[in-house]
Amino acid sequence: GFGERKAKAERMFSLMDGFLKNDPFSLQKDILHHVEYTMARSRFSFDDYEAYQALAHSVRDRLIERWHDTHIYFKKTKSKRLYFLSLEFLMGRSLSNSVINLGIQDQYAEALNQLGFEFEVLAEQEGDASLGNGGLARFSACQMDSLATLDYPAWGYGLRYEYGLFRQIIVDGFQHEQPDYWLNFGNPWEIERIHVTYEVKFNGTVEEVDMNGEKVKVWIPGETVEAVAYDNPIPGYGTKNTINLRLWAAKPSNQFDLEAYNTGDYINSIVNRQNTEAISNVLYPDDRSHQGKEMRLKQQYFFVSASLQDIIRRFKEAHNNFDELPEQVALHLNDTHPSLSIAEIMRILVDEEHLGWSKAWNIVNKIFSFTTHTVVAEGLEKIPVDLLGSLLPRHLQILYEINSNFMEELKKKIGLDYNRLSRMSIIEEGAVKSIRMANLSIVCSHTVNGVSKVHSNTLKTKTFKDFYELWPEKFQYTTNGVTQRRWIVVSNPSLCALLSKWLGTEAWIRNADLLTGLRDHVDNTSFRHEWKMVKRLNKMRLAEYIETMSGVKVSLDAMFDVQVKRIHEYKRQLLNIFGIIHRYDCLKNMDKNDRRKVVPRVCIIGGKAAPGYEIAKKIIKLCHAVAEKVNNDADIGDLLKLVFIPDYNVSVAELVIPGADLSQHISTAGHEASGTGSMKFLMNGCLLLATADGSTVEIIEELGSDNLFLFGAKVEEVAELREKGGALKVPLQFARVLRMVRDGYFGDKDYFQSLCDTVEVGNDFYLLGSDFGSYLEAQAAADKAFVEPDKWIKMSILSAAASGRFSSDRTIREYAERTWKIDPCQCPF
Ligand code: NBX
Repeated sequence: GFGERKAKAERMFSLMDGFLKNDPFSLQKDILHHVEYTMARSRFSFDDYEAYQALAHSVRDRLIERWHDTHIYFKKTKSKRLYFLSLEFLMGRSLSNSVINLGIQDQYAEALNQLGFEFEVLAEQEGDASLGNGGLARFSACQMDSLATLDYPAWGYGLRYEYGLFRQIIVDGFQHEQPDYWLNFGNPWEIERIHVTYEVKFNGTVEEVDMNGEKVKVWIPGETVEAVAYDNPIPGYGTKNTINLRLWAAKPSNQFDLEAYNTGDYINSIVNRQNTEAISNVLYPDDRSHQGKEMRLKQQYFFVSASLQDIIRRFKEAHNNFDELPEQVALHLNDTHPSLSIAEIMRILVDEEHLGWSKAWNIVNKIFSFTTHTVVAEGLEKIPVDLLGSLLPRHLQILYEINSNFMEELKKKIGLDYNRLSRMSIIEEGAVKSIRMANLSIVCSHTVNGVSKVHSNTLKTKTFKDFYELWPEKFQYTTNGVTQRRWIVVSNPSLCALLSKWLGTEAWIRNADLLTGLRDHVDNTSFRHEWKMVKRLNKMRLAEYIETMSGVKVSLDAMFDVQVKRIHEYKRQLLNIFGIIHRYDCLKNMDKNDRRKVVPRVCIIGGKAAPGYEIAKKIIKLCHAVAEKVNNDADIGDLLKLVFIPDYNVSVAELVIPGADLSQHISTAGHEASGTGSMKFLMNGCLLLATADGSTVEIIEELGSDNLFLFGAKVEEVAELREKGGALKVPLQFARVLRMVRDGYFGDKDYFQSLCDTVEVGNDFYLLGSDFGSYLEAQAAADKAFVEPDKWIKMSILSAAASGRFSSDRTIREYAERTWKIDPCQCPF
């Protein structure tokens, strides 16, 4: 009985000696325990890597305790849960973040010192978890941190790719991709749940069978794969709450193909079984929408099916019907990638739970919310009907039915406007008949979110205009944010200490709005001096890294000017490089006296190009070609350096961002949905040089346009400028720079021609030429400000002071209150 079980549990707990202790002595004991018994190394000989592993295991134990209690508490309180569904999470490293969020970094530092190790050195041993491409995936990771910190009862679901995003190596200036087999050395942060498994089915046929006189559709699948759960605890800061990120891995199913074994084809059936594991093998490295790849669709469905089985099982443990599903469960679609969830949950409710279509639909359209991270319609995901029909025949029928119901409803509202009906249809007719995943997500979600104010306006007036006119109330925007725990506390410890000192509290770590308090101290000279020293220290760290990575020595007196993000034409790294060429050209043509007045610059560019994106790869090569010439020009010396930082990822960002004086966010207006990098730089007191695009528009509202360097066409002006085509005015300097590249001034003349074509007058879709003049002016304004250190430092302080609104805590609170309707649920200590 219950009493007996409770007594047993209490005895076990007392045997366990209560919770783990966090004093430095206990920590040392635990670390050594893991050296000896987990790593199976002798206490007398273990290297830094083994020490890191043992350390990580001791942290993991502490995470597990809190994680257990959190989930028991969520269950007990029966709170409504949020399930955050995303195919991508860029978690980076976990050690420092975990120790900081657990609040035991000082104890660990001391424990390690006594063992003869340094925490920072061991932390460097950890590799990144790079299970995502770029902004979308890092934003997912920031949101998980905020969900945990703000005590929301949330789960993340994702895929456990065995190969994360490729590693970028540069050979002779060209990008090469290398596999990121990140699990090679073991992953102490995950907990393998060998008994949390679900079967995921593919292919086969749909048959109609008679059930109690009613005709019902039954899917007879052809292939079965097993999904195994791997749990990753996500600790909140300043709370016991530790939530779960559950990632699925594919394993061969236990259902044996009896026939194959019996016919003696033993070896081949084993080989075939292994093929099924391929589903969770590799992350697609393209951060533009993917079209018509079978494996990608398999990944999406595998992820969706396993997650929903898990979610429904958990719901059914506490409920005996589905009426309460909308009050108990919020499902969030992070972009369209998980949107097959809609068809899958309809299938479960209709085919397996026999709820009947309309009852099921009434539940389903109350539980989904959707965030889109895309601006342009061409970027939206589509799945060819043929592909979907052969992989998931029953789901295709369900999608057709959802669409035909929607079309009927729509006709009643708007009449027979066939153009509009066909634009809004979930099915796209045409050469390749496809499913429009965005239309599906909008039709079936109660809320559609944009990621910034301008993005949301574009969605309403262009991308999803038809839908906005039909359902204006569905459309919201929730501006992105980033977590100050990772982007200040972990990555910039000296700034962290300075902030707490001058704000007189550490409370800003949970409440970033308090950063506005920095404004009170801008006129204090000793504060400004300390601020300057912190920046200098971070520049030193970055300079050392640059020297080891590229052999280039840079001056700490130079302005560190950084652009790090995925390489894209719309992000205009090419505009930056053209600006650098122009600067170089000017320096070459100056006499010695004038040169002395020039502000020295270190231009830093980093980012990965999708493997099939030729133009992006040429931009990387051009960057190296220009760097080669500039950095080796004795006339130029420290006045200008250009470095490309290879393999940009989360931990490289942690090093680069605190060391930047200036950072560039220079997309053609209307193309960056939000941008989150700018927010990380802002928090770290880095000045922005930017176009009025995405979240920058809101940053200006907080910061005032005097405290950043703004340039370029506005969102409303872009269409008109494009229409001018060949008649567009382009400054002479732009033509000159373009000519230099075309003429082979930086070598590889032939190779760069097609790159130059993309910005030639009349063909310059991203308007580099027409924005070049104002770009140079903004750069000149930055130079001018930099030589007035007091002014610059004030702007730097005001930048950090304005960053509170861009904490993902604010983002998550808005989502929780307006979209998900979930309440905090704090597990008592
Ligand atoms: O999402 C990015 C946007 O470009 C940024 O403006 C925005 O700040 C960020 C977070 O909202 N989008 C993005 O990173 N997309 C992808 O990585 C992506 C990955 C796979 C795919 C399509 C897009 N199939």
